[in-house]
Amino acid sequence: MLTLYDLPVSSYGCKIRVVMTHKQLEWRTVPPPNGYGSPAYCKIIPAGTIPAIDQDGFRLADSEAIAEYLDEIITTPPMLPDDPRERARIREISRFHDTRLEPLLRAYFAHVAPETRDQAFVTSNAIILQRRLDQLNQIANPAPLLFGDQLTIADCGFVASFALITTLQDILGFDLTIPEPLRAYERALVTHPSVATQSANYYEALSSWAATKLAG
Ligand SMILES: N[C@@H](CCC(=O)N[C@@H](CS)C(=O)NCC(=O)O)C(=O)O
Repeated sequence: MLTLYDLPVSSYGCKIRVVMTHKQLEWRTVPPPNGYGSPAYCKIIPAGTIPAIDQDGFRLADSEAIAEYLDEIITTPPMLPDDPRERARIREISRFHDTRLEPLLRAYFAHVAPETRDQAFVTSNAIILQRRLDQLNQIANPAPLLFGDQLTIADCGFVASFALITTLQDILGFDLTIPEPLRAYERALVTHPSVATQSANYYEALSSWAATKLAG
């Protein structure tokens, strides 16, 4: 059976859980021994990051590499189309998500606990986040998912990111206007049969994580 090194609160882990659910894969979840980045975990996965998989001794880190690998070995339902330009567009959005948008959300983690919160950072980071969402709104044309009605690799990272935006905005109260086409996309995404349960579970994991931070 496929092993997934993961924690419920991992946003990139959530991306892979959605891919695996869509591919109807069975897997067992193993938390990284002594936490991610630990010497014990780095012995198994040298990069020290979650998610990572182990398939009969084949170990692989990085959510995009994992998503594309799973799509290549389990070909139905396909999560990347045949057309090279469409595939490239999907990868463009996926990388925009991973390198331009998600790091801004992650940057808020250190500011959830009131004692380590820097209000000036909270406000200035939201301005950049707004710019990224506006850029995404220019790049993407959801109908209703990013690439029509088939779930693709590009959609999977946004499941956790929409939950992070909602949860962090509730706690930190920053100004952010999600453009309406992206709002409609979020609604279509979280109700997709391969996404709904994973999205709900991720909201729950985030809420418990945030409650611990807020309690101090
Ligand atoms: N590019 C990696 C990033 C994964 C990542 O940063 N995961 C976080 C947890 S959600 C992590 O393992 N951080 C540990 C570290 O950076 O050492 C991916 O897509 O899998």
